[in-house]
Amino acid sequence: MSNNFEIEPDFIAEQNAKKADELAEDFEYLAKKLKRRNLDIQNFVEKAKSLQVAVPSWGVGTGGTRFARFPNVGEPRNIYEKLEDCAAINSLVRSTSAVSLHIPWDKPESPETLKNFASERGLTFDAMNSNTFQDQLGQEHSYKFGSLSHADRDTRKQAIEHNLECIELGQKIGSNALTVWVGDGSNFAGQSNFRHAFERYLDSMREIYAKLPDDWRMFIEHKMFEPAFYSTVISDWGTNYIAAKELGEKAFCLVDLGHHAPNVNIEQIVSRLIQFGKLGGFHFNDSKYGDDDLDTGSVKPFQLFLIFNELVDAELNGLPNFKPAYMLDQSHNVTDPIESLMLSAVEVSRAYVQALLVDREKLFEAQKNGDALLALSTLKEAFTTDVSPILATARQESGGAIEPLNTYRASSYRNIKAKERPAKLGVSAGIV
Ligand code: AFD
Ligand code: MN
Ligand code: MN
Repeated sequence: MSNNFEIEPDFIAEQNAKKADELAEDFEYLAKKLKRRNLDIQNFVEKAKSLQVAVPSWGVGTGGTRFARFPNVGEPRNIYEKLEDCAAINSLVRSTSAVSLHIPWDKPESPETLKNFASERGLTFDAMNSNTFQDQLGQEHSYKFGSLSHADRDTRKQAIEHNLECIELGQKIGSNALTVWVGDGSNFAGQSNFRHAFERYLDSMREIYAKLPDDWRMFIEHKMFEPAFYSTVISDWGTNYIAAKELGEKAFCLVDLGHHAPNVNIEQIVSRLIQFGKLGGFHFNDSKYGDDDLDTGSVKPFQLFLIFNELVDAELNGLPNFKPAYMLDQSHNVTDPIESLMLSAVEVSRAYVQALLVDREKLFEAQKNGDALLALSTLKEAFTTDVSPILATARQESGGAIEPLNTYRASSYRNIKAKERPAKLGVSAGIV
């Protein structure tokens, strides 16, 4: 396994050398522009270097819809190959050093071997994701009618135990958070008693929470619909907030951008959760219609910027309990997942740096004076600034690629992996 192909630092440096002069020119121009506002560009480079966004293990496999999945060549066939791909992503963008596992999809035979394999490649483990939305082979009770909120006590118990197993495994590999997303809900009016289902969910979550280690956090993910199409137990941020509040101070709400109705003001939801100390983190992606898990920043980059505008506002105000965990959660149906994840990580950094550029004093004055257009144009001034030279310099100074996409393609990584990893039938899909 150790002889497998990796993108070497020398190769990245060689590719960077071809673009270094051009980058220096663009950087100098932007530095001058920022200087006019008394801003030191290097501060923004340092900020860009400090931002990390975790990659989901399931994101490196090709996703699909209920109609079909069109797998790529050289797809990772197990968790070790998934980690190789995550390492390739991080070697080029340098902002994705943590990987979020999904259990049982990624359950290792030896947690220790897995931990070592990751750390040899500069990777650590982010939040553990439990899976009680699918039946596993040989499982005693079915999740067809729910898991943590199921009407049957034994089924709930099985789902609770699975979450506890995720915590135990996570402790062995250095994770410190559990993300719980359940598909529980109903497809017909009358099928489920809303109040009883939520009560049962809360009782189950209390049992899991009771076993959460002191230095762990629990992230609860809400989702408007799917797989249940009539009602969902944890359907929205309000329900999520109630659950997190009921459970205690280690429980937080996780905002997956795709899990809201189209046009919902997600940045305001983010602000509310920040205000009451319950924002746990994000699953970044983008969407056009529903939870379609498109690439981050590919449809609504301004929304992503506005979300980061709230996050930067909180960061600058030093609000309590504010340390959100960032992760990508998207489905790559028609692209090379490595390329999508790299560019999405860059989009997260871009929105962060753009939000840092907002002239907050000017914005505050405009808000005070009821000057709506000046407020908007203050935001737009930051949003329309091309911060690419800052991002590229941050990557370059961290040993990554000035141009991640071109460098990745020039490395022939995918074709080499196609030879190393002959296709295996029945490999689990990405997000479906
Ligand atoms: C779901 C949720 C959740 C889950 C993932 C995998 O976003 O994060 O772990 O997709 O199927 O829609
Ligand atoms: Mn998600
Ligand atoms: Mn989703």
